[in-house]
Amino acid sequence: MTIQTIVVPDLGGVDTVEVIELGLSPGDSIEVEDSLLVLESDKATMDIPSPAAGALVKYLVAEGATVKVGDPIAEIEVAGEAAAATPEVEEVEQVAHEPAAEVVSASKAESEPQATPVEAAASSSAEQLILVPDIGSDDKVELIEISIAVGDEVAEGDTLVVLESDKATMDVPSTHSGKVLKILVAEGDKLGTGDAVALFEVVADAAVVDEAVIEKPAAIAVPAETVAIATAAPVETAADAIQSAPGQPAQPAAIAAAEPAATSDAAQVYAGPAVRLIARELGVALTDVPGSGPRGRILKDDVSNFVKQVMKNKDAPAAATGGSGIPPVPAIDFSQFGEIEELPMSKIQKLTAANMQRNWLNVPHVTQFDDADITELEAFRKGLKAEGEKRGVRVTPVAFLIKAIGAALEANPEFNRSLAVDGQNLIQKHYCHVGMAVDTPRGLVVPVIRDVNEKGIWDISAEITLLAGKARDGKLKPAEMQGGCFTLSSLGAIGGNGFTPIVNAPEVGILGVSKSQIKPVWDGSEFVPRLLLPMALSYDHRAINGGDAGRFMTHLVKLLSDIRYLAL
Ligand code: CAO
Repeated sequence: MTIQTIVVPDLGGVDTVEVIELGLSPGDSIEVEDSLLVLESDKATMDIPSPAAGALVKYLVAEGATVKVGDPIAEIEVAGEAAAATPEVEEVEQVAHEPAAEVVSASKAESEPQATPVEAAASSSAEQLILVPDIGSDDKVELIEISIAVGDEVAEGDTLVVLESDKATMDVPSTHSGKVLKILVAEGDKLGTGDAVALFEVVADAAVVDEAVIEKPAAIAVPAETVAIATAAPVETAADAIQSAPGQPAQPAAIAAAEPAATSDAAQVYAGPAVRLIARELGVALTDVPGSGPRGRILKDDVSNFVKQVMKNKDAPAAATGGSGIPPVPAIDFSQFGEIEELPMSKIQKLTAANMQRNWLNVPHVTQFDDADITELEAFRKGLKAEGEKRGVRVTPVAFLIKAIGAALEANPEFNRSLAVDGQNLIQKHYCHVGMAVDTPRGLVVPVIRDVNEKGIWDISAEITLLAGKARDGKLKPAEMQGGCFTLSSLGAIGGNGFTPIVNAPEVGILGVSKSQIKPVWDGSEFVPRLLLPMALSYDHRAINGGDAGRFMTHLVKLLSDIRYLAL
């Protein structure tokens, strides 16, 4: 049996290509010319054929990695006869036994004695393949972080990479000291004991093969000859020889190229091979996808959510969409600054977050402010207290606000519209349902009070109490939260003197109400104390003009300042 390392062949002038498909699994048998893997340049996709029949030992690259001519990409095991019959393999063997040769891979007959230490000859330095030491398990574990870079001087024991299993993360220490020439793995790869991690340049003395490391994993398929490589003479690599057509000169050595396995933007994104594959199949640029996994890792769900969002925006009319191409907020590991705790969001919180972002990005907001003088309204409301107790109804300012909003919607029908999904029409509603934001322990919900123009203050007050109670108990039915024409968000009981609410699209307006306060108001001859209610009206400027908004707000202020108008 002979192990051959397959390298990237001459790409006809293309410098780098991306590994886009690793179609085989270790142990899969292959025939001559069978496709081992698929590479893709800017212009073309190319299958890399197997030079001989045999079986795949392992890939040396991950999907998504960027490679160049001469880079090792796979190892195959070739039957003795087939190997002998392949001229390239013969050449490999010659090179492998030439002490001064720079060798990427070498063949090794099964009958030969087991790996004996190979000294670096005629050189002060040698190349050393660095393998994963015994990690105490036969399982392959995901590589989540590469801790070295090409060119780094690494001491024995320094962390090379970090692996993460279901239960723990583990630092993989270097078995040798030396300079990193090449990194042979990418984040997201699955690694096990004996897998090759990097190629180091080590001082000659240290280049004696550590048998314990090399011989331990039988599946590793890196023969001893491969491991200690003299670099004195610039001669062809065995791998180059494998890839060169018989009779043609071999390609120049590529082994010393000081470049990580993955250098494209996409390859630098933190995502595993499966995610990269899905992204490639869906045509998603991973650089555009915010990662929600640990350390910003992109998960399959992130890719599918990204696609859903793009499709949603694509299907919506130009007039009702927007917000694409927004750079993601960087993922930060806050634990580096102090103790943290991750709290799962409730379903309502997640929905609210998605809706708020959608509305904030899609709706061109304008917010208009005014104060309503509710001195008389409050006097009247307080006067209802005794009767309210008899009726079992508590009347708060919110009931008057909802009644006044209904009347203002009737007088200003522009606010009782929605943009049609075609972006070409407006839908005028001839009903008047008002939503009321309710603050609950599970998050924000908006039950809707229907036909407010047909109801009096007692009925509206009773409904506020009923719906707010249901909202806080989590007992609202979906139908009770649908059909709103306009929303009221009252923070009056909590405090603050103003805020800018976000339109609850596809509604086109929302009123934010803050805490009323007694303030001095000039009545023409003197300052008088009046109870003023601060209000902020946010509206969708695609459907509403500033003039419409001014009229709506002025009308609302008039109704609240003199509630007799509500009776008209
Ligand atoms: N200024 C001063 N006092 C006010 C007020 C205002 N604007 N609005 C209400 N109050 C008073 C009420 O009069 C009541 O006091 P009294 O019992 O002495 O009359 C007290 O504050 C408590 O009112 P309430 O909160 O129980 O009832 P409500 O009808 O005012 O509000 C509801 C109902 C559902 C709107 C409210 O409970 C709520 O959840 N508000 C939060 C809405 C919210 O979160 N908005 C933000 C959305 S965007 O993030």
